[in-house]
Amino acid sequence: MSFNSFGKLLKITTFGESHGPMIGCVIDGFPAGMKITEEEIKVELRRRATGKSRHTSQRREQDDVKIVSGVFEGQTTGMPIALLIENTDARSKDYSQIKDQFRPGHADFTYWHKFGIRDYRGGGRSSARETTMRVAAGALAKKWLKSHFDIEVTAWLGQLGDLVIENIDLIETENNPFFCPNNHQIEELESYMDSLRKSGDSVGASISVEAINVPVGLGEPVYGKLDADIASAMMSINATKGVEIGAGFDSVTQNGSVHRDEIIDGEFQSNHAGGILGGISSGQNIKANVAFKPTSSLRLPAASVDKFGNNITVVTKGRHDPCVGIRAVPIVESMMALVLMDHVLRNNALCGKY
Ligand code: EPS
Repeated sequence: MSFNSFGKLLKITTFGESHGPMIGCVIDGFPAGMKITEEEIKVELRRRATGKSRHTSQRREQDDVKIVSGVFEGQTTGMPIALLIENTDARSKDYSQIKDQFRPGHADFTYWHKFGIRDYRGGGRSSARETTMRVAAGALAKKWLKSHFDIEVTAWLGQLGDLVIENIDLIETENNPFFCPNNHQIEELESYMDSLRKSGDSVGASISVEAINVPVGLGEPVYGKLDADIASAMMSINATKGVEIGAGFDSVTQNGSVHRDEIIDGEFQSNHAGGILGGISSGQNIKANVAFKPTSSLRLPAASVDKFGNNITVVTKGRHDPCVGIRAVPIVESMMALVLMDHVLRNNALCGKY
């Protein structure tokens, strides 16, 4: 039983816990001949890192990634690529109080009941720390997709709590700590997050993602559909509660005459399908939204039980994200890139098409 890997021809395996000595991943099936440096991976890791603004966790990890195999003279060799990152700023004493307790809304409860043992330090394996390696692997996939097919994957904050981001201008996404593509809404986000932090509460978010220049033909009906694999990859990210492809849940109230994307002179007139028809990419942009729940680690007291079955009141200490969705932007991009790259390799294997 091995469920710490994903992908078929491009297989990513991650390992490590939030407060263990290190985290890492193995990327198997990555084609030979692509130039890559540790610095290029670090550029992506810095986008996801904690401690960049007052609106995210204040844990300060260097994320000093080391390539320990699969790259020779600066190029991928076709061998497994192994990446390692040391954990350098874990404060396990913050967690001693909840060692026998379950935070409501947290994986604490289910890990304990399933395995009978849980690394309670920083959430162990269930921590968002694990997503670091997804982003590290995603950095390689993004570069490969761009250099071979000009495919680019971009994600952004679509909504934070009630605040819907409007008039999307993707140029702005990297210019603020929220990955918000509208600079006129930053002030509102700042004050919302400041008062949320003061109140000790957390909030959810929706992250939008788009992949451009995706060729027609990615996706294997019927159990390897592209949309199914994207949804599965996104749902595996910590705190994800929903994934929409294209019009998503709006499809429920749309009429077929509206939802269908008419084609005139070979051009789609709309993209309610999100770039996927019958589980296969249509050549339109791939579009998805991913919903993140509010983080459950709060300093506000909550009713719960401990592992002995006693009723308790839980208070969580530590350096938690009041909105984990903000840092999810590069993670969503990475998961999309990894799924697309796997599917490009699969399309080549099944149909001989690159
Ligand atoms: C996390 C809690 C915090 C975050 C961590 C995810 O860790 P700690 O309690 O040890 O300070 O900082 O995120 C990361 C370290 C990271 O790199 O993303 C959690 O409970 O998931």
